[in-house]
Amino acid sequence: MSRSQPEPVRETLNFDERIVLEHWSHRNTSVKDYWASHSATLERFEEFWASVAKELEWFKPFSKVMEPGEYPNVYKWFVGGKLNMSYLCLDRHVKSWRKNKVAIVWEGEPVKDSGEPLEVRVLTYYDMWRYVNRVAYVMKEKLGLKKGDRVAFYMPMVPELPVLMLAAARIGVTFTQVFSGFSAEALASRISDLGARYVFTTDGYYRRGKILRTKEITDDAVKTCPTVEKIILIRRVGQTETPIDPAKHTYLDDLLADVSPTAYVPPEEMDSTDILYVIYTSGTTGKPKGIIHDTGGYAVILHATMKWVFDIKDEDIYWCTADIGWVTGHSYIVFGPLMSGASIIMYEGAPDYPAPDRWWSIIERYGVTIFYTSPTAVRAFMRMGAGYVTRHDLSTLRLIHSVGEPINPAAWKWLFELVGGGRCPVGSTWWMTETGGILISHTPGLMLVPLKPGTNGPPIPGVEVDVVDEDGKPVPNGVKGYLIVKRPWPGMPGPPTGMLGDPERYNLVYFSRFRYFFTGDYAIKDGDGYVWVLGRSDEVLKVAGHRIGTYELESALVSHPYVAESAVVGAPDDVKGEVPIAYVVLKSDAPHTPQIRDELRRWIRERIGAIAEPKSIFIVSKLPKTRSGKIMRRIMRALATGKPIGDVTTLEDEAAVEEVKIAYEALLKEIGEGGRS
Ligand code: 6R9
Repeated sequence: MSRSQPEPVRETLNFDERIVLEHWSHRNTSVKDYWASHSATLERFEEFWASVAKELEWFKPFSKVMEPGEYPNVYKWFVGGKLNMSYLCLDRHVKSWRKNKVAIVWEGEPVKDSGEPLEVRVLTYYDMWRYVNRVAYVMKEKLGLKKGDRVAFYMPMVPELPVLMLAAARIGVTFTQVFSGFSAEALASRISDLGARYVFTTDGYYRRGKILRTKEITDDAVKTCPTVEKIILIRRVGQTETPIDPAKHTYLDDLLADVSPTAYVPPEEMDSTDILYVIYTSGTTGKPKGIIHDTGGYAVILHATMKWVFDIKDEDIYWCTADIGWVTGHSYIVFGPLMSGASIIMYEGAPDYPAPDRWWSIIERYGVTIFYTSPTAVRAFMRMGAGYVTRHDLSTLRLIHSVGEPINPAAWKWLFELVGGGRCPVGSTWWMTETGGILISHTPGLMLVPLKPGTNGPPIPGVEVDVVDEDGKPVPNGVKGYLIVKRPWPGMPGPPTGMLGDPERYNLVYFSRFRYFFTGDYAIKDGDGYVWVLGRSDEVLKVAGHRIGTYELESALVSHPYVAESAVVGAPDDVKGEVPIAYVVLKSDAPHTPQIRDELRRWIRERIGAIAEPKSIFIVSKLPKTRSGKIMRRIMRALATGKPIGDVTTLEDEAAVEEVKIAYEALLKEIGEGGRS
């Protein structure tokens, strides 16, 4: 934990600026009243969560709200209850008037010169239910998948991705969805860790007018994955770069060809504590962690937050701009909104393709009412100018949230004023891959306390958080500390082990520092009890909202034959929040050519993916370390950002000061000679 001051939010935070939306008067609540009702939910904690859970349809009711699982700090939620996520997202609606309601409006990326969409697919709840049943039939009867089996999806943003997720959920097959921008190596490590029997991917997809080759990357990945029996291909671009090998590949289309249009596969009665999916996320070691999400607790946190945070109504057109490869897309594109019976928008491509107004044209085209996006996207659009936004009619919008990283007040105000026309509550929902759903946010669907530009707001009902110092003692208001979650919550990492196959690491990462769940974030609490998350306190970066571990990058770099040592730190970036900066010590026999940096960039893209590419790579002769060999990242961060290295006497190991100074001089000399890339 050697990072000092996280800096994604570099504007001054104003804890006292309060914005009250008059027309939200049916929900407007004073801070005092919010906390009074919040305390009541904690006082009758189990009763409260039971009442929320009972709003869902259970095949069999739960007998106990929560109990400890077999491993420390893993809890079983809604014990004894049976349910099925695919049933909750589809069958329940199909039995109601929502049967013919639009579930998904999907827009493909390619557009004609006129700017009109080439491809729009509209799927009603009934269409989705039919499609999911047929795919579940294929999975079960043709691929021989049964409850507890594991599959991996390496899918871009096409409607087949939610279909696959729901089909797996229907028959109790555990899936992992790997972000389609990850490399073959990153995909392979996830497939192997899960032990997937099949990988589902597309023949390719469109991004900024190009075709990206998911099939070929998957072919590469499975070379090192002996558990994979076959690659199932979903047609998207209608061509592959390399040939189809019938022993290795099958098109989903072909498997579906003789399946009855009315095929029905009964939803498996899943225990509340059964695994729904595993999602890999970055931590402070080189190896991504497979976080387990259960069925019942996860369904409950999504149900609750769709109502409280998004105020979801049947009339809404809901758009979350995330990629389903990240947890935000799992929870708030697929499972949460479909459980709510909402009509959702899904967009395949890049936000600025073919022009920077693509997103705003989508909002206008479909009359989006609820918009969930990221601070990085907002900051990127801010740079492009207001004209792209104002040329579209966004008056249908009624509620906006952001997620993924701290939102700086200027970006908040841009969303609030320019996009939301000053009408819409705008929030910054705090949560993590591990939390499954939103834990800290304004709740305009329940009670709305005054908004403040840049805050996350108070924790949602039934969730207790605090900001503490090194010793775990609450810090005074206005003082920076560590964000912890003080009680278990539905949606937390699920049984049996929290982290797949690694209960020790689960406990080490989240529960060894404090008695409570440690989020890894720095935060401040203001006088109203609102939380202001400042950024990560550990070696995890949020690059454009994407979570990347510096150790993942370092291990990728040192695996290059020329690299002896490397250290990666985050540096603030005006658009992406933060970006990785790499310091590299080359082996003595490595060629010291200017091309080496390009080579290392290519290497990172191939090992992890383009999102992890360092902004700058410094070639240095040694890294500043303490005598005990610990890399002094704070100093490296200062160097990377051209800031003074600060008071070195405050470093943990004062004996290292001289050494650091020497290393610093050496670095400056090197940088002076080698230059930045
Ligand atoms: C959902 C998601 C989790 C980390 C988290 C924190 C940062 C997420 C935030 C936020 C400030 C917000 N984070 N939302 N920071 N304000 N509204 O992003 O999950 O990828 O696991 O990242 O993201 O640092 O610890 P994940």
